[in-house]
Amino acid sequence: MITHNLGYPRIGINRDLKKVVERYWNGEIDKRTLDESVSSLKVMHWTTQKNAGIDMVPSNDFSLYDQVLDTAMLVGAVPERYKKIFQEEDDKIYSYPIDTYFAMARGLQDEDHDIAAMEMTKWFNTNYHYIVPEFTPDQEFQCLSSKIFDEYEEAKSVGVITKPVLIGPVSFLLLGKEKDAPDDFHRLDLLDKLLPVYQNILSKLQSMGVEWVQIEEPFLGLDIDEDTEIAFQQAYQKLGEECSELKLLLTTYFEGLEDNIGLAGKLPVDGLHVDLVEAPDQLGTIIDHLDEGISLSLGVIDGRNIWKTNLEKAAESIQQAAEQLGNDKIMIAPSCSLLHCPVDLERETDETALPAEVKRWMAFANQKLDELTLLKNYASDSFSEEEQQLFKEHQADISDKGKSELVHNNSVQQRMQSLDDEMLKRDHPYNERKEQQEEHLNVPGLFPTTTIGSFPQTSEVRKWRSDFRKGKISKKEYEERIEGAIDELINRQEEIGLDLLVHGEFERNDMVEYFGEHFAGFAFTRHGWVQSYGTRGVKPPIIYGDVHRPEPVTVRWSSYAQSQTDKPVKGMLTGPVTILQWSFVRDDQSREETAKQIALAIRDEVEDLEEAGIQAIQIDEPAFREGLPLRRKNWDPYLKWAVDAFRLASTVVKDCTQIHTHMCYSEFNDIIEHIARLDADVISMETSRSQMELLEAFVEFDYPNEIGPGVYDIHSPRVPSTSEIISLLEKAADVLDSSQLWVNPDCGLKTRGWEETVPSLKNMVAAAKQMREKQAELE
Ligand code: THG
Ligand code: ZN
Repeated sequence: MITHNLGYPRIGINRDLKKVVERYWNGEIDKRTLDESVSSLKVMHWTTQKNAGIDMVPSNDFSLYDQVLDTAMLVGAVPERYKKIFQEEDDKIYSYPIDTYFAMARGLQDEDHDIAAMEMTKWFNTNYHYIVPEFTPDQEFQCLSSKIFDEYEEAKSVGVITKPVLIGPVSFLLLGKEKDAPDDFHRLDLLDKLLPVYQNILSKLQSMGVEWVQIEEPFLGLDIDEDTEIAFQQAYQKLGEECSELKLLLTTYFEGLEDNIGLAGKLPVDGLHVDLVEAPDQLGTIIDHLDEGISLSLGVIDGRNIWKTNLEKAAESIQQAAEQLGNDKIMIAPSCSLLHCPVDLERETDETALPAEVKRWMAFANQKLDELTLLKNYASDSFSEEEQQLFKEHQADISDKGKSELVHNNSVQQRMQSLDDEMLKRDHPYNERKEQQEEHLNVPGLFPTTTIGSFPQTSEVRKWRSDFRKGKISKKEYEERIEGAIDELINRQEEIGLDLLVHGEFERNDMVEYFGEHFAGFAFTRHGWVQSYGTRGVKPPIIYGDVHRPEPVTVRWSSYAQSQTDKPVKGMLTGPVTILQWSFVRDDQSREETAKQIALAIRDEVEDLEEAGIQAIQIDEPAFREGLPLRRKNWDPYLKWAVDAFRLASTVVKDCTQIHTHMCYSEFNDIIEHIARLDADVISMETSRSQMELLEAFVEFDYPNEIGPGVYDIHSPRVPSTSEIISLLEKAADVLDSSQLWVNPDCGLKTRGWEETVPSLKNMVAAAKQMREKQAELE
């Protein structure tokens, strides 16, 4: 039996990758320095894993930005618009032209270029985002990157023999999208052209003496159609033929294989990795379907959550597989890449953030590697006395968690028992609420203007927060500064002429981390960064126990803001599904249960905001859609409880209090009826980049409540003109009832500067005014 790892976090223990890449972007260091810095980071990752006793350490799991973008570069899927940069970039210090690569990831705007970035989207149901490959019908492929070969040699030169990691050809094509293509073109049509490049890559790896390659096909865990099945068969037939010496480890994760097991079990590969954390019940079926001689890699350690593994339970699966397949055909590993985990729990020493008792239940990437080694030794009876002791303590920690008073809270339990359907309903339907709200809020009946909530977070504001946390300034001093920022923002919004104001969220870091810090049942970390995309990361809070809200969180700031103006100020909260989705969750109860506990905590906050005189409350749910299970058959139960959780959080208010919600980067077509069931009075969303195309779902559905389609893109510093905002609003007014429409930007403004924010909002307000005038002329 051998242990292996699917992928190690790339960011570095001190967010080293972010620092060095951003310095390169800022022109502070050159390519050579970047290359040297990332080399030492990679070496550290390889040696850490080797020293933890991992038999097969991965290489090519590292990336300067994203592993899908790496694959696009590897096979030469560089879209036409980057070809000029590509040709200009001659020096080959890195394994591929990195300026072209970064331009693909981030776009390139300077005196000589104005090139858009490639799209970014969610990596399956994680909070990681990848760059979406673009495929044209006349697409050609050729190997443009030597990274996979270079990293193998690099690791070898420091004494670590690795297993190169590669996204498989079928999943690679499926991860992308068609570009400039007729309707009858499908990206899988490119498979025949792509396979020779993969064959060349594999035969080169073979000639270098590589033993195993981890070839990832996560789409085998999804619902796939017949064409995709055929593509898998063709692809692996070809790849299997090419390299008889090289062993392919076909790798799946995030879901069970289910009805794809017949397909996956018969592909001509040498090993199959399966996720036994997400789908533990598949083990028996998989063993039955596996062709003789194929190794089975058991993903028994949760690669995307932070709890210690129940090693006894994991050992049972290992034993079951070993008995039927033979010990030498078994590998053990984390369920998926450890990319989705923070690096090292040992870094967390602040017990006010992470209580020692909770920390004892947890394992980050480094700890998971130790678990793997311990598990292997346990299963193979080569167990030292010291290890026996470790194992015992480890299992004791797990059973302590089950019994801990920190986890269970009786009043939360009682409240959960007493939930009933009445708690999920407003007093009256939307059409009866509408008029009351208009009167109560006193905003224009047509095209009222607002923002999504956050305003520019300057480094000054960030410094106040960190100074306060470090005790450099007192609570009083800190609160006065935040109040000062709110005063200034209220004045600015009045000057701009916005109708429904916000307090600006200067007191918050990340929206989810912020609520995690204030709710009971949550712990958080100081260094537990997880990559979200490129150099950006988040520190997901940890839900370890029953959730409740010990005291009001946002009421103080919202009511302060309201006291400074006669215009209505909108309260700002994050929804239960989003808090759940962007946190590390409990593994001892269902997501539904946890979401509803969070919903009750938010419900308390909503009630208190209303009580304090706040007349509109926004509950953001940007992660509502991404919570959808990967397989369609599981969608309905999710959508039922996710909608219920939102309603539980929001419906406690009187009819005259207006509930808003906000969702970014969502496709609404296939979930629109559930969006409607949220029964928010107003929903705002990102629509400007798609030129209002995202509205189609609302139009077709005859969506009854109010809608704020984003009228300008906040992801760029560009100031939109009044006339272009008007043309977007006219588009929206053409298909929806004008009295349904709100006017707002696409998303929060926290990543923007004030220089562009003020003129953009002024133009937006001017556009709304002109729309009102036009409407008045019509009547
Ligand atoms: N919060 C959380 N998850 C998210 C988002 C979020 N997932 C989806 C989406 N938004 C991801 N987008 C971003 C955008 C910016 C940043 C992170 C994720 C970001 N991070 C800072 C960085 O890495 O430098 C750190 C910010 C901080 O200090 O907290 O800018 O909004 N949970
Ligand atoms: Zn948004």
